[in-house]
Amino acid sequence: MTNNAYDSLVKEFMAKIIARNPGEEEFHQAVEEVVTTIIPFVEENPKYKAAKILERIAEPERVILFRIPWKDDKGEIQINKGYRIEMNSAIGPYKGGLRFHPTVNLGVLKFLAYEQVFKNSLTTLPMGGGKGGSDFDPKGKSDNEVMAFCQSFMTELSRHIGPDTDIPAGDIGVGGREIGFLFGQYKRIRNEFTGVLTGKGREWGGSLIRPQATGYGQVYFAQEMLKTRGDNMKGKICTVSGSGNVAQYATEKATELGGKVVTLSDSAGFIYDPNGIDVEKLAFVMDLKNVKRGRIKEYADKYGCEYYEGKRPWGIKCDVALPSATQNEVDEEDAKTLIANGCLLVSEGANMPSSPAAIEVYQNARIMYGPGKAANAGGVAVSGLEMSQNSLRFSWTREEVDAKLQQIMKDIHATCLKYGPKEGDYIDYVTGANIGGFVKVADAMMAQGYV
Ligand code: NDP
Ligand code: 2IT
Repeated sequence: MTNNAYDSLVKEFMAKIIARNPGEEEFHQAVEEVVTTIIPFVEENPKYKAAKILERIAEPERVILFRIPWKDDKGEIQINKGYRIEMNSAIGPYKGGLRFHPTVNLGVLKFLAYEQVFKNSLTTLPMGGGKGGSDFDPKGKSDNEVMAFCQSFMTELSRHIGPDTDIPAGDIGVGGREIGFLFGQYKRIRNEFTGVLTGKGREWGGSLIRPQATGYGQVYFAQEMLKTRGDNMKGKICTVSGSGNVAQYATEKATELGGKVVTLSDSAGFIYDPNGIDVEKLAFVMDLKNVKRGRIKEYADKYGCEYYEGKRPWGIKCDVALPSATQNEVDEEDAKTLIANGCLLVSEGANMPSSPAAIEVYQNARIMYGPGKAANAGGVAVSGLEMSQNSLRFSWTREEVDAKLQQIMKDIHATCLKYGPKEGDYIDYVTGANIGGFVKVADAMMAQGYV
């Protein structure tokens, strides 16, 4: 089949997706990226075509929408929207995070749930895909308000989830504090202490290294990519976006491996510290973001470096870019700037941070590009290890979990190499991750009949 013939199959497929899921742009974007790379594979393996796996995989098994009423500190009743997308359970119970952010809507959560299916399959662990959350904005809310909201959210969600059914975790706006409030309410309603959520505190069923896992894994994946060209992280100038969970631990690991991280951001702007964000400065960021819940601008005030209001960090010259904030945060122009400045590698901690046009720019320039569903899979992988430890009623040491995480990131990289087309020393990790994630889920769906 010619490339043109594949293009028209993709167009036909996408026209149906758009008609069935109107207005869900992020979901369309995520599906298009996957089907563009998988349709040629499916044409070569017609059993998947006959079983309509690509069509079925893009339709959630179940979508739960609910009302979340709660009372703020002034005694006023607030109402938010709650969601859980149970996307695919072919290879294990639904697994994926909860996002609390005002931009959350059905299309955003469906894109995240869809990506999660492929990502979870890549981890080598038995986890299906799901995602959920709310348009609740934790910013500026008191701990008491966050607790009231989480309790109301879980009061409804608790009837749909369980340690063998659906196991949520954190994402944007949901960290250790929120997981604690959610877990407490689940336990109270169901009267059972189980591993129904991951990202729990260490003393109550959490896994060591889970907070670090996404950012560490993202950098381990970068290291694996560099290794294919006989290179490593030493001396690499890194730009990181975001300053939340993923960004913090990407910064920590990149620094530990000899890189120099020079930027961090939040939704208001970014800081540029040409001297590098060392261990002490990172401790300041962690306290600022996780305890004081302040703005990244305060870093520039404290350390006397530049702060760029309303800007993203991609204009700063770097060797390695680590997008770790949100979807579509690197557009075509940003990607061109990165390339013009000599960037040689992008490893995505965020989900779908690069726009389709940006990805094309990376690939045309032949730089190493690790897409989120491969590069950020370390987070959910260690969530899977947390589930295993909960089932065993046992905890592994930090070293044991970190060794397993490193091995999983190596295995994901190897899967990308297995399925990713290569031209000389150029590896297409997008195709590799998509096909690598697809095969296991597709085979499981075939074996289980059209359910
Ligand atoms: P956090 O809530 O801890 O941090 C999010 C960071 O991104 C904050 O600095 C936030 O700034 C910034 N941000 C969020 N939305 C926007 C926006 N619209 N524009 C600019 N900046 C924004 O979340 P995480 O670190 O957990 O998640 C970051 C990314 O990583 C997300 O894409 C998430 O889906 C992905 N991810 C997370 C995993 C995890 O284990 N936590 C696992 C795999 C992927 P501000 O505070 O101003 O909003
Ligand atoms: O996008 C993701 O992989 C996550 N937010 C983590 C999901 C999880 O279940 O740990």
